[in-house]
Amino acid sequence: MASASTTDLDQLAINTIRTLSMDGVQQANSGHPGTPMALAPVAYTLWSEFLKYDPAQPTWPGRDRFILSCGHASMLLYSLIHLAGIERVDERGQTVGQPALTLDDLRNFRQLGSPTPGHPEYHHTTGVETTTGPLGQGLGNSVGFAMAEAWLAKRYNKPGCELFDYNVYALCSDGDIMEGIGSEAASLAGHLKLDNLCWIYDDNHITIEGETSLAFSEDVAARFLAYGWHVVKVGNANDLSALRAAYQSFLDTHDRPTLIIVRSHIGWGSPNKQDSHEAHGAPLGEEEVALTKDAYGWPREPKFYVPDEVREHFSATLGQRGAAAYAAWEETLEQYARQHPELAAELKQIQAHQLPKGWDSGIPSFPADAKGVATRSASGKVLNAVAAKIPWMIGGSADLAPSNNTHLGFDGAGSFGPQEHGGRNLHFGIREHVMGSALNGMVLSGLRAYGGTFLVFSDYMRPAIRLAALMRVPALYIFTHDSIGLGEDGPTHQPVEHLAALRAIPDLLVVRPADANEVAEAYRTVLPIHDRPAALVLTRQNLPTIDRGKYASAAGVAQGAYVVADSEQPRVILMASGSELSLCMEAYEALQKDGIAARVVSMPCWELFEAQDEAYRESVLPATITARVAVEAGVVQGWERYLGTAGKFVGMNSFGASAPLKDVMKRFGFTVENVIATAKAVLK
Ligand SMILES: Cc1ncc(C[n+]2csc(CCOP(=O)(O)OP(=O)(O)O)c2C)c(N)n1
Ligand SMILES: [Mg+2]
Repeated sequence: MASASTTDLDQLAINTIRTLSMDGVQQANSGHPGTPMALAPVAYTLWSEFLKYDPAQPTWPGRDRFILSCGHASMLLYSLIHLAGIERVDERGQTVGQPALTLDDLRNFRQLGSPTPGHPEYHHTTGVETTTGPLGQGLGNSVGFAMAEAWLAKRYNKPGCELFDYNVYALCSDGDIMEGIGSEAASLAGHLKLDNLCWIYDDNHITIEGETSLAFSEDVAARFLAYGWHVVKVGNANDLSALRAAYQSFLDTHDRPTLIIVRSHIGWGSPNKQDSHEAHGAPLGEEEVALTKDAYGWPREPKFYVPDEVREHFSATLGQRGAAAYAAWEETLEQYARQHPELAAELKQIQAHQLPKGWDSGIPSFPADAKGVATRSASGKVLNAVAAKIPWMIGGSADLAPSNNTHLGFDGAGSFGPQEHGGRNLHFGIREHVMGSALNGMVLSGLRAYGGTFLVFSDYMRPAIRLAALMRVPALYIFTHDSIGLGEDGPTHQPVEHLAALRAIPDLLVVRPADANEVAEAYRTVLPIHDRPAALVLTRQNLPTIDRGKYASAAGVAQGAYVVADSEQPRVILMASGSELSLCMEAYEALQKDGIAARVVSMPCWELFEAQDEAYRESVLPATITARVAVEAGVVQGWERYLGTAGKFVGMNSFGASAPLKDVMKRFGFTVENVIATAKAVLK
């Protein structure tokens, strides 16, 4: 069964991975056994002979990253984490003297509260670098991880002190390679010549519906060559010497990313299910598990059997290599800290998720101004002010930097390109999906990464935003052109349902500032939050800069919603986010003149408001004032909770229209007159 290059110990370890995976899936009566069985030798060779990873230091910044993009093969990763003896870390990334995964954890695969969920989840299981399962995301993440490594190396490595020199490996399946995000990721990585990036493609000719030939016939190798990748083929997933040579050729390639295409057979060794899509997503069945163990020359019982030599072998290979590399790195770091104390201090802060002292000291404040500025433009100023103080804040746009105002213009900011990996302005090209996914890889590497596009195209990156929220990582999205207020480009570009759609994502902060000073406060509020992603939602059009001498301070943004303008005993509450706040302010003044006592509430961020205590929320929106009007250039969805049954909404219930700003706003009812009339109507 073993090829000439495979020793008994190799084979023993490989079969341990296979049988643990089969047993785990069988015990759970749910999961994906076939892919781990086929890929065991591929992952084993990488981990035992190449991967730079110290199981005792799972958060060591210098480690290689291993990403299982085909997250359905999670038992493969869990088996490896167990066999490698990776130690568990706590919330702060400190080891706690316990294994990341015990055999019992493998026995509890897919059970409530176990650290072995159906698909690998970051935060949940030490050794899992990123959450995968939605195919293609791991590949997108891997590009971000690789960009981050390249950037960190450029900024922090010094002659004789090479702190960052790690590689990023992603194991992927047909689905990853078929998904559009996989293509975006490959195209970007090829362009950027990320030679620290290695994808291993499991070319097994099988997906859920059957043979890949049902839907997939392109020449993948030719495609990747065209992207500028180095491509290596391994004809047989069980041929360890071919695998070794392939990994070595990746290490020997210094000007481009590498794709290793491995021909494998799903469910390898299973007498009745090998090469069948039946081995993909269902347990083999007790009988077939037994027959397969027979075929491997493996005892049928006990289940979850791990020969002692296998753990010892992982420890003698991956473990010893990793420990030595870590020790050498620590020594380098000590020397580095003596020679470059300031840079070393930055690295400490990155690890601790801290911001530099005085990071917000350059944030401008904006004088009252009736003509005002677009919040996108205020954002550009604030972003530059904070990025100048946070050296590891890097980002860019999906080709819309001049519109999104995401460009960092200060001295030395530079551009990140194929020949220059130290620049801070990233250029994602028109690839929103991989932008979102790469941001996740970058923030998982400690960088404070941001990405911009038009709000309407947040749809193109939604799966990655969702994963950032699920992982609780601080990706920052800068979404501009946030409503029909963008005008002439028309309904294809005018977001209508997007605020509601983003607010529907748990743990995502959606912040829509109403003027330039709210933009400043939005940055001040979200940047210290390192365990949630945030979306800033900004206008194309100018908005008046509210007179904060006359009205309340914009510092209220930190509470998510606050009273901007008030009366002694308000009878009606006008609420708005973003560009619609100024309509409410004007309506408020008119109502006051008419003798109608009103209150204006700015609501830039519902999630932060919901996080305030009951007393604060009641002070902003007293239950007794039921006459309420909400104004937002989006759909009503979600506003009901603030409007109650007596309130009315001024918003969108259709797509927009292509016309100049004034006309389109009027056409959809965004006028001071309409807000006044609606306020009077709710008072009746
Ligand atoms: C974006 C996305 N779409 C659909 C799925 C559901 N799904 C899981 S695996 C899979 C395809 C399985 O084929 P392949 O990727 O070749 O994996 P293999 O079975 O060969 O391991 C699909 C469609 C998914 N996980 N992610
Ligand atoms: Mg497949």
